[in-house]
Amino acid sequence: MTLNLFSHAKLGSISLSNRIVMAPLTRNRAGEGGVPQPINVTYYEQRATAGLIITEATPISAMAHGYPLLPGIYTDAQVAGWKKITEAVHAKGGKIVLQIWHVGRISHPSLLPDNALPVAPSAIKPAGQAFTYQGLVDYVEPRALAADELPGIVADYVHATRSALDAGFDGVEIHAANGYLLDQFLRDGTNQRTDDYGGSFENRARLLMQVTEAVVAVAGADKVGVRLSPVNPFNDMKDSNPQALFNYVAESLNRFGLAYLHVVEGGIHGGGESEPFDFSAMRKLFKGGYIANLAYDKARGNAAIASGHADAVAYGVPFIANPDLVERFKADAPLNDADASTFYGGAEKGYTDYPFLKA
Ligand code: 8OZ
Repeated sequence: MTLNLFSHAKLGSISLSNRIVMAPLTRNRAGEGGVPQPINVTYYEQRATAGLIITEATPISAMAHGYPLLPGIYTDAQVAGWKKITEAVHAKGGKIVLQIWHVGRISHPSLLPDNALPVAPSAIKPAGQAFTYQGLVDYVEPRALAADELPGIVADYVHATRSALDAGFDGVEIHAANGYLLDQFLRDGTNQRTDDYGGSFENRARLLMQVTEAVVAVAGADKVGVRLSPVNPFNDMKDSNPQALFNYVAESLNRFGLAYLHVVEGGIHGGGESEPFDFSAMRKLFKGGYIANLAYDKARGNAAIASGHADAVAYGVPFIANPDLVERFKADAPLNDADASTFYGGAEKGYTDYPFLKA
């Protein structure tokens, strides 16, 4: 039998009733103190028929924040807020993993404790502007992390993972994509370190491997995924040899026996043209589940699964506008259009008010 988007799947220990995954989506609608609110419960609960929900990127510490109104996963109140979300999704038969995140240099002192400078592998200021409570303001030059600070960051990932398990998540996804801290270490446009964390592929991948090892030790490898975006230029990212680097990263992750690798197969968020990259070659090097993401529709999703390229396909914008995307795909029903003006921030409008198919 040919597999398709509606086939059951297992990613590590996580059983999916279909292969239509809700991609991680930043929506900037958490409450005071980064605590998930009832409106966030409604939003995720509405989308619980996805085979798997990957939550919006979630800061692992106060220093990991880079945008307004993000939900965190490091205080008791945040854990209690997330617990209501996992319970609601599970009650509807869904599965949900938490995407754990440190933004690195993509932040601003006004978003950080005591107006701290954002931290990064190297003191290289990103082009562009930070999205702050005061509006868009130029990025600042970040502070290069000292090597002896990195165990503290790994410890923050561990604490976040424990908190996620306490909150009832089915697993965690390590956000190593889209120009945030772990990606900043991977790519040489942002990592110019001369210590054990810069230079060779092994050195640039060291922090990701240390974080993954520590997270796996807490959660079990069968509950851990990693997201990469080898050629996404968003957040002023580049690398001199992405194919060789990310082939190395995919192979190196094999040692953990992860639940899945999740790959953004191109450029997102209008960061510019992405360079050519052979995702199929990289995928073949990884010996585990693979979630493909980026501008897939139903036909291309089915084809990616039937060919064996992907085990599941993550849909972002379609899930914003179609809480019942699975049912719509099943019925070949038309999709609601997404309103980009309500993606980031606001309340119900463009969040929990997209219509379901009529029964
Ligand atoms: C868009 C706006 C803010 C954050 C990512 C977490 O690209 C994000 C993000 C996207 O991974």
